[in-house]
Amino acid sequence: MDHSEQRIKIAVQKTGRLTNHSVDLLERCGLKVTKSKDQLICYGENMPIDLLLVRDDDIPGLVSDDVCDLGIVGLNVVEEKRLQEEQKGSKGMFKQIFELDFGHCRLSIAAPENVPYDGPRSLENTRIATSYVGLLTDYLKKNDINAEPVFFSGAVEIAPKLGRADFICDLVSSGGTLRANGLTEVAELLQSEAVVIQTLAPLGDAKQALVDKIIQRLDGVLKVRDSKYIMLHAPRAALAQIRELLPGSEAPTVMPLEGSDDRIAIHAVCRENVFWETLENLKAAGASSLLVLPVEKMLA
Ligand code: PRT
Ligand code: ZN
Repeated sequence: MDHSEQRIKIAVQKTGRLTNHSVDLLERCGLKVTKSKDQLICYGENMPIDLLLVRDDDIPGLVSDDVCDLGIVGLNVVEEKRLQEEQKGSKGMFKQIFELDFGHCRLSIAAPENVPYDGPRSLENTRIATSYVGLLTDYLKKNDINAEPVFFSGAVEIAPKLGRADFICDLVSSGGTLRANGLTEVAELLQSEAVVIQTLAPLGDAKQALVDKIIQRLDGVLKVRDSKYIMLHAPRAALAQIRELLPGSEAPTVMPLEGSDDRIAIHAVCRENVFWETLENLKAAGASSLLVLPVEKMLA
């Protein structure tokens, strides 16, 4: 029996904006890896999971072709691949299963500052430079606009200056690149973040159980990121008011305080950050001995 068949392969971006976040997240899920000499694979030491380090654009294809079982990639790349396949009349063989809350950006149309824009109709009979022809074509079709996508593989923002396009359609995060090139965002096509995709090929029970375990751990890692454990003492009469003040908490643990009939200890996990203002409000409600601790791991 070939044991490599029993290992999960996850496609991860080799070098780029998603690389560190992706590897860091998997390490937080308990995976320890060693890089191969050619730096193309990270072998899992303590779990039967290997990471294939590739260009982000290749990730949906590798998962679709069942070379990898899972992939971590931007939704923008996933949706572009899906639409390209759809526009060719075929179907991507992968499904999106989990959002990872990093790599946030949006795909937007931007106009040079001197070009008037008055809604999607202003795009009629124009040329729009983009690397996202699939997503742009879909947007134009849905808005019943006749415009020409002009494919640029990079540096899309200089296309209007070169006289190659009237508008551009590209990813934006801070907006700094658009500003630096005298462009203004006029329409948003897609909100994106990194997601996990899974092959549609059947995994078998053992592999599927491992995938489920990884997803559960990823969920735990994401949940604890902003979670805090809060401990405080308070008058028993203030319990209802204090529960109201605890941000994003479920049922707290309430314990009697030794030697005191009317004061209690309250412990709670808060699913949001606990700010100084909250502590000050809790203190004003009668709380004392307030402690806020980070949460290391959580399994719901
Ligand atoms: O080599 P490879 O093909 O793997 O890498 P790549 O160059 O295609 O991708 P990379 O590393 O730049 O981005 C990987 C993923 O990060 C993208 O597919 C998105 O899902 C996500 N992401 C998040 C971004 C941005 N933010 C982003 N700002 N990808 C690109 N940009 C670029 C954008 O194209 C523009 O040139 O950054 C510029 C705009 O940024 P602001 O901050 O000036 O608005
Ligand atoms: Zn890429």
